[in-house]
Amino acid sequence: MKEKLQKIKEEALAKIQSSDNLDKLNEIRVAYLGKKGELTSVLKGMKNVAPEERPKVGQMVNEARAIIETALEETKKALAAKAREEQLKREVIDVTLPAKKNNVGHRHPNTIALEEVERIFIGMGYEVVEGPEVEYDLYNFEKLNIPANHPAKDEQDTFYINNEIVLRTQTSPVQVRVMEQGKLPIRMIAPGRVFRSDEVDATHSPSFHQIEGLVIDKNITFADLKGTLAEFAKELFGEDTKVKFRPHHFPFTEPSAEVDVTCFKCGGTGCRFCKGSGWIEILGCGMVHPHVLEMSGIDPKEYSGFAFGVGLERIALLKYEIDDMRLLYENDTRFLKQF
Ligand code: 2U9
Repeated sequence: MKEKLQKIKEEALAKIQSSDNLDKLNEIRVAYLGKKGELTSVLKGMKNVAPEERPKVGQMVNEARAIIETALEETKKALAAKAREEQLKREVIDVTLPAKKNNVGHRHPNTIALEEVERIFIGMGYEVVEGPEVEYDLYNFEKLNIPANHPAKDEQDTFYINNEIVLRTQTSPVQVRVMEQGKLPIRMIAPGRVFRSDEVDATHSPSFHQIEGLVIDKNITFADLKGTLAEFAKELFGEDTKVKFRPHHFPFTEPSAEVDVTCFKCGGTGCRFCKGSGWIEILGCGMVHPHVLEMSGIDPKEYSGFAFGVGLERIALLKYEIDDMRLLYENDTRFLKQF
């Protein structure tokens, strides 16, 4: 019996010593100390041992068990330490390596121009209102006095979703929606993306941005419109900027005008930038057509108003002297990081 125990012990210790992972170690524990393990079977065979020998054999079994357990425990610790050391070696951090460059983004030139325009109008007490890009034909055209046979409704200019729904060609429907809410006076700008079925070139894109403005109150006159836009031009292009109103036609305003500003490069004397004229066209405007007011439930005898519209890309191109609109959409960081 003594020899048998000695053999079991030596065998177990040899296996423990040669095991190189925790799973194997556990298998050894089960094989020797488990319920059906070798040591346990020795205890079970005790009935064949002479009664006076039993305490001694029992003690020997216990000693063997203690030795195997200690060996298991120590090997387990050693294996864990080895694994940890290997992990640390694998995950070593070289603090002398140069740090990865953190590329911080910044605002797109369109966004810079938009926020500048918003700042100017918020400063004059305007609200910024947004609306849907997919619009009813009714709001995009009819309620703005653009009748069914108007050339702007041509499929060549407008993206139609179906007979009644379009991609808005202007942000004016946002103002119509505000007028219909019936809360007066109104002093708002409506910036946003608009869509026209245009070929891409240096000055056109099927998707661009507008900022439109609307003021409706009692006794609003063309003088208010002129003063507002003169102030806007000065804030945007510089204190010396002058404005010029040229008569024009829009279906939703009457009278209507296009507005030029003195060239901020030459101050109005004429240069390459303004093609020698001294003036640069920046926006369209007019007094809101009485029919447009009426269609949205505002009495034109009591209220009047003015409206204007500017192309955001046009402002960005002018302000940053960019000569091709496509650069604004290509997302080439070599271009974008200049602003
Ligand atoms: C309502 C009534 C009138 C908005 C206006 C313009 C003149 C205009 C163009 C500028 C360059 C469009 O982006 S662009 O091609 N817009 O010239 N827009 S008046 O008039 C309105 C709007 C809403 C209810």
